[in-house]
Amino acid sequence: MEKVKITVNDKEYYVDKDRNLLQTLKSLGYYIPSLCYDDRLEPYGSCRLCYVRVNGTLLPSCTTKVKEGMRIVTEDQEISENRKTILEMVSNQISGDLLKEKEISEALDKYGIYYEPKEIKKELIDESHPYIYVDMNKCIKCFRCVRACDEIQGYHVWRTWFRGSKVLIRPDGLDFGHSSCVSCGLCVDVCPTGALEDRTIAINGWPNNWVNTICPYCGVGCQIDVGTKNGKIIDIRPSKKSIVNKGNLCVKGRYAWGYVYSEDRVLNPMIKENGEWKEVSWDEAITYVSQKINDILKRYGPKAIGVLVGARITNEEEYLAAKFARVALKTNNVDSCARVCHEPSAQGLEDILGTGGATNTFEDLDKTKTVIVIGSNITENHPVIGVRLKRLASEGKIKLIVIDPRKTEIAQYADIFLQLKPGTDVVLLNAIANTIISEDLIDKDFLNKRVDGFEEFKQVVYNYTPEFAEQITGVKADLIREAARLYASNKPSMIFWGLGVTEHIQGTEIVYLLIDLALITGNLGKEGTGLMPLRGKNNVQGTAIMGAHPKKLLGAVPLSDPQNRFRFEKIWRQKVPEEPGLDAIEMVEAALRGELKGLIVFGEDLAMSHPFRKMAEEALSNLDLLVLIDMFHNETSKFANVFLPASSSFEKEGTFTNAERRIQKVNKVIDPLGNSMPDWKIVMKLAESLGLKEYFNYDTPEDVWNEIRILWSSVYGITYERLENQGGLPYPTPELDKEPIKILHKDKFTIGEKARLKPVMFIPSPENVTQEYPLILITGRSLYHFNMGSMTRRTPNKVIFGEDILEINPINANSLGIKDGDLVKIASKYGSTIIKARISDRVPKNVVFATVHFPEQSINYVVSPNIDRISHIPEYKVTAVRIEKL
Ligand SMILES: Nc1nc2c(c(=O)[nH]1)N[C@H]1C(S)=C(S)[C@@H](COP(=O)(O)OP(=O)(O)OC[C@H]3O[C@@H](n4cnc5c(=O)[nH]c(N)nc54)[C@H](O)[C@@H]3O)O[C@H]1N2
Ligand SMILES: Nc1nc2c(c(=O)[nH]1)N[C@H]1C(S)=C(S)[C@@H](COP(=O)(O)OP(=O)(O)OC[C@H]3O[C@@H](n4cnc5c(=O)[nH]c(N)nc54)[C@H](O)[C@@H]3O)O[C@H]1N2
Ligand code: SF4
Ligand code: SF4
Ligand SMILES: [Mo]
Repeated sequence: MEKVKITVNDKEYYVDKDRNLLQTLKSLGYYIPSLCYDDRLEPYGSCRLCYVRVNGTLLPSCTTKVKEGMRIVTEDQEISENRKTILEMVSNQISGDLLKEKEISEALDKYGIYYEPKEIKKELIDESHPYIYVDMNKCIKCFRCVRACDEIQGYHVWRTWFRGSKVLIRPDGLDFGHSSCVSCGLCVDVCPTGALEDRTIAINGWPNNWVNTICPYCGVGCQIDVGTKNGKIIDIRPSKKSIVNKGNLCVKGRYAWGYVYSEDRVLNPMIKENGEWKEVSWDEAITYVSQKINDILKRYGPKAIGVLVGARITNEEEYLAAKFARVALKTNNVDSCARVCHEPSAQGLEDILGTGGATNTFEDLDKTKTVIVIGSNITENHPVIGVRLKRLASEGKIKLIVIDPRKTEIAQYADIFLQLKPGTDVVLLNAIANTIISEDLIDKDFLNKRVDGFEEFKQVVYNYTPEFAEQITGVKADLIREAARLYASNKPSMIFWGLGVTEHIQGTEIVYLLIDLALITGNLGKEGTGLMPLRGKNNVQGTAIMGAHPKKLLGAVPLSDPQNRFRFEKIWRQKVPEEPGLDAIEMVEAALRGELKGLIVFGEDLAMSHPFRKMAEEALSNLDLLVLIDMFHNETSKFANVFLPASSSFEKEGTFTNAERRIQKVNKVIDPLGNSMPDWKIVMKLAESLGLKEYFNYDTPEDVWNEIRILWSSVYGITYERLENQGGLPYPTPELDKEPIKILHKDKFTIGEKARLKPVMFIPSPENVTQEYPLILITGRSLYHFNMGSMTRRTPNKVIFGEDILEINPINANSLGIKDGDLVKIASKYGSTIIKARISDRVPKNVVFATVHFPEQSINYVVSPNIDRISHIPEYKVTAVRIEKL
C-alpha cells in the first residue's frame, strides 16, 4: 500500500494512503472518541464525536481518508467543547448502570462527565434470548447493531421503529428470543454501551483476564479471546486481529463453551466392572490398560489392536497418538475421523496434484470473481466463511454457483443454482467439462504447459452431454451450460466443497473431477483461483498429516517407502512397522470378524457416527479392550471398558491446522479441570506404563512440535514464537525467515511439472429407490449442533435446537398425511428410528434430510454401509428409505 506523510499534533508520520483517518489515528495511539464507528462496519459519521481538525477545518475522522500532507489536530478547545456537549446529551438519553469497560464509559470518563444512573424502564428489557440480555434503557441509537447484523451477517434482525426522539430499535420477532437471530453475538460485540450484552457478563461483570486461542469447533479456525474471572471462563469474544475471522464468530465459537463446566463432565478415570462404571485413580486405569494391551499383543499380535484419533485434539497430540500406535503398539492400525469426512479430498488432491490440502487460502476470496459452492451448507457449517460469501455475492463482487440437492441458505444468494438429484455429481461435473471443452473455453496455454491426459479425458467427457446430464441429474441442460461458461470465463474462479461431494461411493472421484475442472480452465496456482475443501473439525486438516493414517507417516509421506521409515526410525529410535495398517472402516470390519481385539479412541463417538449403527455396535461389543479418551460419556462409552478423562482445548496448549492449512496457536486459558489431563500427557502416561518412557519424554507441547518440525520440513519455519507473534501461518513454511507459501502449485505441481487429468465414469449408488423405499435420505448438519453433539448439547444451544429433525417436502408430507412437528418413523433396509418432521421446501420432492446430532434419534441406524472404493468413506448422503406417520 502507498505510504503518505501526515502530521498529527505537529508530529510527522508515514501512513497508508486512503485508509480512514479515525483508524489511522487510533493505530498511532491517539484517543479519539467515537460512538457510531466500529472497524468492522462501514463508517457512518453520525455521532459527530470523532471530528478532528484537518488542515484547519473540522471533519469527521471516520469518513475522511488519509491524503498526502494532511495536517491534523486531534483536540483543541472547540473540539473538546463539542465532544463534551455531545456526550452530555448522549448520557442524558440513557439510564441504568454502565460497566466501566464499555466505550461510552471511557468517553464520559475522558471528558470528565459525571453519569448519574437514572431509573430504568422495565418494558425496555428483553430477557428472552438464551445468550443475549437486552436493555434498551442504555441504547444511544448509534445503529451499530442494526448495521452489524445487516452488513456483516446478512441477517436483518434489528429494525428501527418510529422516528425522531421516539426512535426504538427492536428485533424482527415477537421478542429477541423469537426473532430470526442466529446468535452470532456480533451486535453485542459492537454495542458501545451494553444495551446488548452477553448474559454471562450481565451476571458476572467484565472478565479480569483475556486469553487468545482458537475456536474448538469447525475447520474455519476462528481466533477467539476467552475472558475469565477468578479462574473461570465467563465469556468469549471474536479476536479482531485474526485475518481468518476478522472480528466475527458464529454461535458455536461465540457462545457454546458451557460444556466445559457441564455437571456430567467426566473428571476422573473410570473402569467398567460388571457393566458399571467405577471411578479409579490414574495409576489404576493406566495399569489396567497397559496390562490389557500387553495381553492382546502377546496373544494376537499387533494386528489385533488399533488407534482412532478424532480431529478435535491438537497437532502435537495427533502426532503423539500416531507415534504411540507405531512405537508402542507396533502397528500401523491408526486412522482418524477424516476417513468418514474429507479423506476423499485429501486423497484426490494428493493423487492428482501431490498435496492433500486446500490449494489457496480464504484471503483469495477478495481476489476471485466466480465461486462454486458444491455439496456444502456453508452458512451453517462454516458460518464465518459463509457470511463472507453471502456479502460478496450480494454486493455483486463475485458470481456464485451453488450445487446442492437442497435449497440451502447460500443457494438463495446464487447466480446459478444447480439443484441436482443426490449422488449424481459425477454426471453433472462431466457435463460441465463437456461444455467447457465443446465451447472451447479451456485454458490452452495452461493445458499445454502443465496438464497431461487431455485426450483421454476428452473422450470420456464426450459422452456426458448436458442433455444426457439433465436426464440423470434433473438439472436443465441450459443451466449446466451457463454454469460451465461462468466458471470457465469469469476468472479467476474458486471451488469450495463439502461432504455433499465426499460422502458418496464415488467421493474421491468427484474430487478428481473438481480438480480436472480447475486444470482445464487454468484455475490453479494463481490468486483468486483454487480448490478449497471445507475441512470439518477444528483440526482435521492437521490430523491425517500428523501421521494418523494407516499408510502414511507425518507429512503424509508413504510408509511403504523404506527411506521414509528410516528417517523416522532415526529420530524415534524404534522400528516403524512395515505392513500397512487398517483404516477406520476396516478396523470396524475386523472387529466384527473378531480379528481386532483392542481399540484406543481419542475423542470420537464412533458408535454413533459410523453408518449402519447396528453393525458398528456389534463390532464394538466384540472388542476385549475399548479405551475411550473424551470429556463425556457418549454412545461409544456404552461399549468401552476404560474411560480416560481428557481436558478441553481451553485447558491446554498446542496448535490446530484450519481448512486453509493455517497452523494456529492454541493457548491455555484455565487449568485442567478435576483430574482430567490433556491428551498429550495421557499418551505419555500410557507409553510410560508400557516401559517406553524414554521414547515419549516431553516437558511441553512445544517439545513435541519441535520434533515434528525436524521430521516434516514443510513446517520447519513455524515455531511457537513465530505463531505467537504473527498469528497463524499456513504450511508450507519451510524456512524460519521466509513467508509461508500461501498459494500452492504456482509454477509447478508438488507432483511434478505436469498434473494428469483423471477421467471419471458414473457409477450409480446401489441405493435405488423402490416401491418399498421410495425416498432418498440425505444426512447432515445444523448450525447449532456439532457432529454427534457431545459438546453443543451441553450448552444453551439445546434450548434453540432441541432434537434432530427430518426435512420433508410439502408434497410428500401431504400425501403421507404428515404435519410439521409430527413424529415419523424412518426406515431403510438397515434399520429405523423415530424423528420429528419439519415440513420444508428446502428439500425437493422425494428427498428427505435428517440432522445427525442427537443419540435419541441416531439417524445412523438408518444409513447404509456402502463405501467409496478408493477412500472407504461411507455414503452418508444417499440411503433409500420409507417414512410413515406414527
Ligand atoms: N454447525 C455445524 N458446523 C459443522 C459441523 C456440525 O456438525 N455442525 N460439522 C463439521 C464437520 S466435521 C464437517 S465435515 C463439516 C461438514 O459441513 P458440510 O460439508 O456443509 O456438511 P453437510 O451438512 O453434511 O452436507 C453438506 C451439503 O451437502 C449436500 N448434499 C447432499 N447430497 C449431495 C449430493 O449428492 N451432491 C451435492 N452436490 N450435494 C449434496 C447437503 O444437502 C448439504 O447441504 O462441517 C463442520 N462444521
Ligand atoms: N449420518 C451421518 N453420519 C456422519 C456424518 C454425516 O454427514 N452423516 N458425518 C461424518 C463426519 S464428517 C464426521 S467428522 C463424524 C463426526 O463424528 P465424531 O468423530 O464422533 O465427532 P464428534 O461428535 O465431533 O466427536 C468428537 C468427540 O471428541 C471429544 N473431544 C472434544 N475435544 C476433545 C479433546 O481435546 N480431547 C479428547 N480426547 N476428546 C475431545 C468430544 O467430547 C466428542 O465426544 O461423523 C460422521 N458421521
Ligand atoms: S446476534 Fe448476530 S444474528 Fe443475532 S441479532 Fe445480533 S448480529 Fe444479528
Ligand atoms: S465458524 Fe467455525 S471456527 Fe468460527 S466460530 Fe463458528 S464454529 Fe468456530
Ligand atoms: Mo467431518
